[in-house]
Amino acid sequence: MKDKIKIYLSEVESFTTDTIDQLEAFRIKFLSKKGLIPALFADFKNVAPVDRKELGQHINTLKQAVQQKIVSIKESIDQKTVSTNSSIDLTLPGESEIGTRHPLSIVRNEIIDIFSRIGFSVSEGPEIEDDFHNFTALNFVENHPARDMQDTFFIETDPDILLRTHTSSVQVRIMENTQPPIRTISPGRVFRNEAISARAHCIFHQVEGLYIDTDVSFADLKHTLFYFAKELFGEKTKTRFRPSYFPFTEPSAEMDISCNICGGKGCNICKYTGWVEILGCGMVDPNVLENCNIDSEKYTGYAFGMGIERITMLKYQINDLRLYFENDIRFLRQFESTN
Ligand code: 2NM
Repeated sequence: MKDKIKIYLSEVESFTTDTIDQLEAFRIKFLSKKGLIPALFADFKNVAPVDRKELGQHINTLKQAVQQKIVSIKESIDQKTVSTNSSIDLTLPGESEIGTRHPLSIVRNEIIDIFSRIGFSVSEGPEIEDDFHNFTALNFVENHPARDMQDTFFIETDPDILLRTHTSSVQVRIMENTQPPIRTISPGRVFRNEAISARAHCIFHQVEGLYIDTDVSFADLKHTLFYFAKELFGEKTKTRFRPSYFPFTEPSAEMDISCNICGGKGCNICKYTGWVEILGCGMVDPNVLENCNIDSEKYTGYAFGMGIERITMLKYQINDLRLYFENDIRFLRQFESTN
């Protein structure tokens, strides 16, 4: 047994490795339950009492040698790992998993581009608004249904503070602080208390536009929106206006484009009419101008508003609004863009 221990000891002393796996094999060989050292202790029962003290010391020496070896090799392996890490070349290009822009962002950017080219600036404002900027200044009467709890999200119980239901509130702020000419669009997130479905969501995105100057006419509005529709949906796109109603414009209209799916022949997207609605518009009501300290005798203006979700659905033939919010990578990957 003494010889055995001697052989083991020299094996331990000469052992060396630079891998964690081999070190673990070494540990198992000596120290695990079925390893060599527990086996020596088991044999210890058969040793004559006179030899026990000496042999016991030898086994303990061997055990300590194994343990020290493990600690020192582990330290040197750890050090090597650290020094390899610190020599990483940080100037090398990273592994690139490039994301794609969200379809709503692509279309929003395209709309901004189209209006920027004809002199519109971009303006932004708060998502949490007060009643004045969201409703009162925009000529909503006291009991207008949009002011109802059922349509608008109010903050806590204060009926004066709410989540904006359109980005016209941004334009009220612009009108309050700027004298005409004003030529601006306001893209942004808006909130309405609606049940979520394939066609509706309580959070969505709008771009609203506003142009105020002397002698702005409905003809200016039509011309601008013709240009916009052709830029966004292609040169062949036809447009038509239908009379409509909004509290903040008079007269008001909705604009349709010839269905970009079937080219106007009729399909299930346009419900076989050949036309799809893309926005609402009108001449800014003189009451709105006055509410925002703009002289309605001197100035006139037009305004329009569109939902980005709806326009993106038409442009990319997306049939369910919920796809925008689910972030399914298979959906998002289809929209590669540099915009
Ligand atoms: C629409 C339709 C018609 C609109 C009005 C204004 C403002 F602030 F000037 F009064 N901004 N946007 C407007 C007009 C919005 O969305 C369907």
